[in-house]
Amino acid sequence: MATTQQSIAIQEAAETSVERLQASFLQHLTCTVGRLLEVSTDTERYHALAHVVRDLVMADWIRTIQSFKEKDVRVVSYLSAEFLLGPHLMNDMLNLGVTENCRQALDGLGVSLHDLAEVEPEPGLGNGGLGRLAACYMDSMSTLGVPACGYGLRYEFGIFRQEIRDGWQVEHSDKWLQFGNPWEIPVSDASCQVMFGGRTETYLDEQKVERWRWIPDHIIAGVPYDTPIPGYRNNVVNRLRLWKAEAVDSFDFTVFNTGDYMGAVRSKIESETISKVLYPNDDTEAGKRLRLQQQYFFTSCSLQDMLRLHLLQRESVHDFAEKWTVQLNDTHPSIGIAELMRLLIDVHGLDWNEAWKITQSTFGYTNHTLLPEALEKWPFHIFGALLPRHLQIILEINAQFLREVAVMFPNDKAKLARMSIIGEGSEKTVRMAYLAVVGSKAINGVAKLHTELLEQGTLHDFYEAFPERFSNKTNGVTPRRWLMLSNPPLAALLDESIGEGWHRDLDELTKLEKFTGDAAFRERWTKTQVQAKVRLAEYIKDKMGIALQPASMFDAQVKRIHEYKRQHLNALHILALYCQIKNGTLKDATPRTFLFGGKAAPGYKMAKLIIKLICTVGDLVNADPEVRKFLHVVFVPDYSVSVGQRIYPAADLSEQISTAGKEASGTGCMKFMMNGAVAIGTLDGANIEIRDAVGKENFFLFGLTAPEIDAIKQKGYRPRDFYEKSPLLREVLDGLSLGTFTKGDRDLFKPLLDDLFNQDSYMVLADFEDYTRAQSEAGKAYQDRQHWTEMSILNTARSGTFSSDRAIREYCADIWKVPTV
Ligand code: F58
Repeated sequence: MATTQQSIAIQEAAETSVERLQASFLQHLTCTVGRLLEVSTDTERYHALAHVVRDLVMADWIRTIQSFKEKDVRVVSYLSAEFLLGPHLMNDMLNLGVTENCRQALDGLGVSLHDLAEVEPEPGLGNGGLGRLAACYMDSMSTLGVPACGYGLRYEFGIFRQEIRDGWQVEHSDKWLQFGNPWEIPVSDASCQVMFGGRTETYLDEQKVERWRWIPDHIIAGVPYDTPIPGYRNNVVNRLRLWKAEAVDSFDFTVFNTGDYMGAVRSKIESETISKVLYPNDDTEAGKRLRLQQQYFFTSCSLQDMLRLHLLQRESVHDFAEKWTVQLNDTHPSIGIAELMRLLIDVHGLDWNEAWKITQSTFGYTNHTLLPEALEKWPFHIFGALLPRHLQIILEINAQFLREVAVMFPNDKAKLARMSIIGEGSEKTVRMAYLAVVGSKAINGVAKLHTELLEQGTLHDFYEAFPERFSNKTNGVTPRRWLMLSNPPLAALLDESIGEGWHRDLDELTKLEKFTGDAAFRERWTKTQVQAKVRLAEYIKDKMGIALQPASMFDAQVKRIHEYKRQHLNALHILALYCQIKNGTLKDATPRTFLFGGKAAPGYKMAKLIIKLICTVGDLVNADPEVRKFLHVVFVPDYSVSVGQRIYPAADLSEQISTAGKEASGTGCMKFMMNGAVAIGTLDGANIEIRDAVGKENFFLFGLTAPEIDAIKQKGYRPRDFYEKSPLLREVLDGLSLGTFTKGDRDLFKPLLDDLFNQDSYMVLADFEDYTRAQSEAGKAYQDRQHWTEMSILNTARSGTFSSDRAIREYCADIWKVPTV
């Protein structure tokens, strides 16, 4: 319980009148930043304002901790190597409900809130969908009053900053901490130590029981940095705890005294490397030692932290699983299964069976990919050298597990080999997805199709053995950031027409349906869309010096660049339009602005070549006076959460064109939908559920289905046949290979073309004709403004189920067994 005096302090800190906010701003500018208002920069003012907001959050935070403690609640621990939060300032103000008062407080001082928000560096601690999902889920857990703690890594450098130079991606390091981070609080008191390397040995404990101990060859300290995550206007604040790696001794004086100055700081440098930089990989990951170190480091810190907190309130660790439920966001933290076993057995003295029971009732595992190359496998030589004790534990888990399988499916040796956590091959590997499956109470995919494909394909043997552990949890996104914050004019229109209930219950958007027939409403709808387009156009003008035409149809594809996401299919279609305009076969073309954004993994050559292709197509069409009346292509560099917040509201058409069966879910599609964009897409990932929700008449469907692709591949797919059959495709591909579109350069796109002609694993050529058909229908539909606006309204109206609140409710009910408000 807080003392009376502190209760008063907390109450005062939570005060949000304009006068109080203004005083607090000036106080922070004076005492925290140390600057006079007149000479302060926007960055300094931003820091002062961030502290004002942080003070408000802190007051709620303290009260939340107090209340959760009193109720002795069960805590959800969300383990993720990535949290792609996006800027804090405006989001926290929105959730606290203080945006207007802050704006007024600053206005009174002649300071523009907008200018301050613009200088906030974005914490890019994630690659894409997986990291952003974790951030949306944190928002929803706080909003639903779910006691939760996010655990991850505090990367000093987040995802690289992307520059486009001559159409090629150039990477720069992301120094997001350069000017300090006002949203985090270091908690050195809660530091822990993580061991690496060395060997294991047995010994006899006091009861003369034989036990194992691990003698590491080095130890690294983990220092937690906490970021408060406020819920939407409910005074609940949860914690995101990110670990920074530090040397246990930052400076070796004995080495220093011998005159080896570099040697003296070497261990500090080596230790800190672990949380230095986010791996900018996507699903073409190769085994990397440092990555395993990162994974183990944050997972071990987090589990140690949970056990420590547990023992502050409870007598023993026996009831750990009643108090904690730990969700693994993909396999990256799945080493936690072996780590919890180690901590329970070696440190807390439990026997194997009890430890296993606790472990298995603690974890849930969410899978985010079907791509076989993305399922993490660690070669024994790396794994055993770094984590010798864990290798022993995993071998024992596997041995016991395979014995169970042998009982369930007698005489099926092949099945045992298929299900083994240990992969055989030229070198043995630890298959992390299998470890995650075997060690978890619940396993889920992230969209209906994805879960089905997991159950029927990738994890079929496991599904057969224990089907009750599998379920689907279709992804969702937070409407606070992706609608209220990204699209204030639309949010205001919604409030006015259907009330504010949708802020917390997105299903209330269905109330919009009755307005589709209302011409005045449609006009207002269109107006908000034009406003968003103008806002984006201003941004692009400012950043790139390019003028967009808001009257054209904005056709957007923003996401990581990957062959399976098929940005090149989109680019080929633009070339097809170009050819048709040039040869006069396209009558009555709908003017379109094609917007692209996304990063390619630095080592993924083909993805980088796809960026070059998009930019080359852009140069071609944008420079041609005859064509540019109809087509404009823009690659927006350095795609990020904040760029997304500008693009989603401005889009008319949302490109969701991955090869069927490849995109686990996709979440950008949901952000577009909420903002009223109509999708063109395949039957893949969440598209299927989006189409079901919005109605097939409001979705431009094309392409082969996952089973059709399987069938074609079984028979032997020959991409060249599709080239030969389609004159338009021939014209486009010939133009590229003969240098017609590339100022005579025939080699530029050769690797891409060779792949398309000979391999085409992602069925670009097979889907091309149907894609151009669907595109042409979309273009025509856009000309019927009334009908298009009706479709747009229905997309928003029927997007309720794609709220992360719905997703989190499902996790709470089915997996975590935690109540929501
Ligand atoms: C994404 N995965 C899926 N991985 O591709 C997407 O379909 C899904 O909607 C989303 O997860 C959320 O469920 C994804 O973003 C990564 O970025 C990994 C980062 C670490 C290396 C391997 C890829």
